[in-house]
Amino acid sequence: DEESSSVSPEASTEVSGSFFMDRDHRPPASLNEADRALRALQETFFECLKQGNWHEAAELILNYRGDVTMLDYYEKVFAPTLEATGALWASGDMSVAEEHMISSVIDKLMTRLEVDKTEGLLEAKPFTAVLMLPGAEEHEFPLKMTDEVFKHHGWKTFYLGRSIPVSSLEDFFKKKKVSLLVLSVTLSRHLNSCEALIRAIKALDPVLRPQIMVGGSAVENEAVALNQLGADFYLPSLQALDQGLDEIEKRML
Ligand code: B12
Repeated sequence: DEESSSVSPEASTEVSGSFFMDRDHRPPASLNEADRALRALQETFFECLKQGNWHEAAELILNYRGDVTMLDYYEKVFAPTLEATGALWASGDMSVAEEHMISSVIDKLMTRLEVDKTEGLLEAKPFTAVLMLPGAEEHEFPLKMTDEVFKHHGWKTFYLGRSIPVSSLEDFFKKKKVSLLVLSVTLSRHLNSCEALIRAIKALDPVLRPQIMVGGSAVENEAVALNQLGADFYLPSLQALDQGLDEIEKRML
């Protein structure tokens, strides 16, 4: 349809196209102007990706001139796009190759935006986080996004990504004073290794041992995180982390 393919996100404040209109042709009441523009951006971005226009998709993001934070890009553009991609893939309407291409475009964009947007950020606080996936977990995007939130709050972070053995972690903790180990679990089949990892960390020398935060779609709620997995902190989303980190810092001092 003409409207959705010709709309540039920059023009979105004047646009009343199909992107953010509901069936009654009214914008959803809960979305403000900036959110609606981001939603339009997300939909155009996803359309480009589905059609294999990788370059155009990347340009859309890189040339976007709205007042957006990294968190906005992550939660309002990339995460919904990944979710929609996953749905098409699960229903057999998208090939694994396409899904991987889309993931890799987003991965590159995240790296690029991170360089642009986090330049000059100060590691101003006395807190250090290590970010890692437990066990065989491979879903790195949520962890990368979490890393950004910590950096924005002035934390020093070490992004390890895929799991490394507890003995290597212990060596790491001996060399660097780490305040928090941050774990993200996407698949419920990896909850057991997450729990085992947490148990192993808690058995380390208390002088070395960081506190532990878990999150991710496999962790249903705070009770699971704290009681079952044994973590010290749980937050359900990046938004919640962004808002709750000041309070957590107070508890850690
Ligand atoms: C990209 C992707 C992959 C990529 C990952 C690439 C990478 N570098 O990350 C690859 C191709 C490797 C992959 C592999 C697999 N995947 Co996959 N994947 C996805 C996809 C499309 C997107 C995931 C994503 O990045 N989402 C965006 C993130 C940001 O959103 P989120 O996870 O919800 O996280 C949010 C919150 O939970 C929170 N959060 C997350 N972590 C943390 C941590 C903290 C501390 C905090 C505060 C918050 C927080 O913040 C985020 C933003 O709000 C999803 C589809 C979907 N619906 O999500 C499937 C999906 C997760 N994958 C799935 C499956 C089945 C697999 C495979 C088993 C497929 C296979 N047969 O090989 C493997 C397993 C690999 C493994 N061992 O882990 C299923 C899981 C079903 C289930 N619930 O059990 C999904 C849902 C697809 C589907 N619809 O079937 N996958």
